[in-house]
Amino acid sequence: MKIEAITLRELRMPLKHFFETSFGRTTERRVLLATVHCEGVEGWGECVAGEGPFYSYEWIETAWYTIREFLAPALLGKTISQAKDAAASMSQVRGHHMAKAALENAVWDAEAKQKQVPLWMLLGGTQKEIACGVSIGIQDSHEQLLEKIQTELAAGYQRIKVKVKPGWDLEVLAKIRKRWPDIVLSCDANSAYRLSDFEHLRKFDDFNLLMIEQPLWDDDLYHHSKLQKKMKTAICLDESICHRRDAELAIELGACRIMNIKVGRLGGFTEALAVHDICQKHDIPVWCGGMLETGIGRAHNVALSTLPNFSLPGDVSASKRYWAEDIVEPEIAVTPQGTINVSHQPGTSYEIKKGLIERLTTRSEEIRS
Ligand code: OSB
Ligand code: MG
Repeated sequence: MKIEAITLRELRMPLKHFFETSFGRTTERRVLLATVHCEGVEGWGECVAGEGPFYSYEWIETAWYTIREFLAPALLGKTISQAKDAAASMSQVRGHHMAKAALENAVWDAEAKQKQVPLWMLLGGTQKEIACGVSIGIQDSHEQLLEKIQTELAAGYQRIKVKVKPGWDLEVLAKIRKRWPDIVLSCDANSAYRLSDFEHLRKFDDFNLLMIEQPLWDDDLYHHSKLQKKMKTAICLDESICHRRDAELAIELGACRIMNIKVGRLGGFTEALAVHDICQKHDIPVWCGGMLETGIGRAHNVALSTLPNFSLPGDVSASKRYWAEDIVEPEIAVTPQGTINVSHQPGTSYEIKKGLIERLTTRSEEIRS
């Protein structure tokens, strides 16, 4: 596959409902899409970088410029036999994983289409049905949160994750547990606590949580390992795991018992597969995280979630939870049992709605060598 051109597009898409984490509230997504043009085949990838450098240092503008100035030139004009070679071609650039993942995953998408195989099979997936959970942000009131949980449980989701931060944590969890003593429940702090909050954090052990996700600093496996040794609840790392060496070190240190795999954070499917395999070897269950993706990134998350060690429900939920109209057809839909069934169609099996994308595009750029 020769990579002849790359198109970047920015789309503005309002969220149906704001999404709030310990680092801030998002009401509208600025979505960066990358299309690779390879001898008549088009592959699409979504860059999951946010509107600002809060979840990670990357944001849409750093991703756009890094792709334009460095990553696209590393790929353009190259003939690539397998998508994972795209990762090697871009490895000279340090970091900028979300920018890299947008391109690498677009090449995987193109390879699946060119070979006429489902993307999930190309990735090595084995599960034909994946388990889905939801991530529910911080709300304006406890009542609003309980209502949202009620809606998602009624829709069949297998696991509820709520965002927590100091001031929106123990009381909230106590109310949820009082109403639903037995649901599979977890929480995500997005680095809102410090090891010195230990006396507070140990109280999370009272709520029979499946896990507490990323309680401490993003760059600090050491303190997570100290915390995990003192807590009954499993720690799951998200922000802290940026490549396979982080995964190895986290396991070695006992910094977590579960890992969240996000293909954008890890820099593409190649690295995500490597982290998956390391965790599998060490009996660390993984699940697929989400970044408020449109259907393009969401479809890639579905494909990734079919790998065998994705044994816990992921943050892979229906398009309609986020978007009035998604940019793929059909939209990503979840069964009443809280699952998504993958198809045997080539590629992702979700068609790109080009007309809608055109209408939502606020800027675009075609890059050629
Ligand atoms: O930490 O998992 C996270 C969204 C944006 C940034 C970080 C996170 C999230 C989510 C949303 O939890 C998951 C989803 O896309 O449904
Ligand atoms: Mg998280």
